[in-house]
Amino acid sequence: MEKISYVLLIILCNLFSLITCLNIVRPRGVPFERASLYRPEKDFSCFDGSIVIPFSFVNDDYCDCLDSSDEPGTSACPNGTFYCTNAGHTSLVIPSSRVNDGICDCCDGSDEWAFDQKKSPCGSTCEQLGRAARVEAERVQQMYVAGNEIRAQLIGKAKEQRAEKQNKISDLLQQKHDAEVIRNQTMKEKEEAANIEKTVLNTYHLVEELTKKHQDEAKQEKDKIEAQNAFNSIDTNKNNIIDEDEVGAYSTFDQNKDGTISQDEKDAKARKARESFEEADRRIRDIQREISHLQESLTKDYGPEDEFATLDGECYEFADRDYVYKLCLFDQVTQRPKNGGSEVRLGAWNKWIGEPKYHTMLYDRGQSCWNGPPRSTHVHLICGLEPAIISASEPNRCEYAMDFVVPSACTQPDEKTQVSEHDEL
Ligand code: MAN
Repeated sequence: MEKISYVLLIILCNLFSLITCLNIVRPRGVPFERASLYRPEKDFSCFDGSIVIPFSFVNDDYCDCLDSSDEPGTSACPNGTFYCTNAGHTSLVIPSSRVNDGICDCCDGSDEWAFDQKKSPCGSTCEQLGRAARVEAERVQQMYVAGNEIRAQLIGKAKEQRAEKQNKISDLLQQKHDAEVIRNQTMKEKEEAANIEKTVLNTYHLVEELTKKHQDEAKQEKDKIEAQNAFNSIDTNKNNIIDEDEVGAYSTFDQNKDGTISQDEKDAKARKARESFEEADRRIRDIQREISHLQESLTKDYGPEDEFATLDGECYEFADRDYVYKLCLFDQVTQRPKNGGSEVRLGAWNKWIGEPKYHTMLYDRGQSCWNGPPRSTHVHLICGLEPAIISASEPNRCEYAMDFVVPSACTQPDEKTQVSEHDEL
């Protein structure tokens, strides 16, 4: 008997198209891939194997199977699912509790089957929606193609920039070496000048002291002689005055040639040497900072093909009702209250997170929240032709999320945006 009915079915299948045929045997709410599990000519076995029931119990609005498999087209089972074909658009699986609840969930209206056609709250909108979805999918597809071209250009630019950075580092290393030579040279001069300065000052003070002593009519002869002797030893030309020459080698300190040696003049040479040294030292530090910055940027992970490299340091803003958010890529994220409060750091660049890789950036170690964690931000990258932040939010307190569109993210269309052949049945 079973065999005969199967043969009959095959004959029928030959008469109509295969799909039409499958539609006949597919009970309401059953997806195509499960149709073969519902055979009207056989008893029905619940999917979990718990019980076997006559096929007439399927979709009889009474839940027999614990796994809800006998009621795919009614709301009788608590955890069942209903499949809408939505021919012309995307098929959909909804909880079976939504079947015949007066609300249209399926664009083909199949979830509200109990309603009289005229009274049904649903029209059949699948064709229209499907057309719109296909137009949108086409637009997205074209955007990916255009975005991908820009992405390729960015990769080329990044390659050039990397080479430039490497050259710059070599150049700076040479400059650093030259500056080190100058620093070492000036360091010697500085030390020498400091020694001379010290000696001059000592001598000068001694001379001052002795001159004073000499001019002073000392009451004690002993002091007088001592002073005279000391004075004489310096007053080599015996003119009774200690002049510049007698200050000797140190007369060079009278740079303005006014015949007197001012405190400034005494310091001048040492100061000049010190300044030259400090300038060379400062220059070395500046060069080193630049080298470190370049080296750091060469080690940053800018994507598998360096496609995000040209974004480094570029900043974009997005304003919502209360704040202006600012994203400086590979650097930091900030938040500025519109009412004038101070800027808050929402995180510094850390790394790529999540799967697939290179879709989400993590900026963390931001300013700590009162009684809470340090602020952090996830930046989701989406394909788009013009770089821009399209949304910013705070899903959890002090945890922020941003959507950033950028051509570097245009690798291949998101599967969700592609219309599959199956959906178009
Ligand atoms: C500021 C902002 C908010 C954050 C609170 C936490 O007002 O940074 O985003 O939620 O601080 O106190």
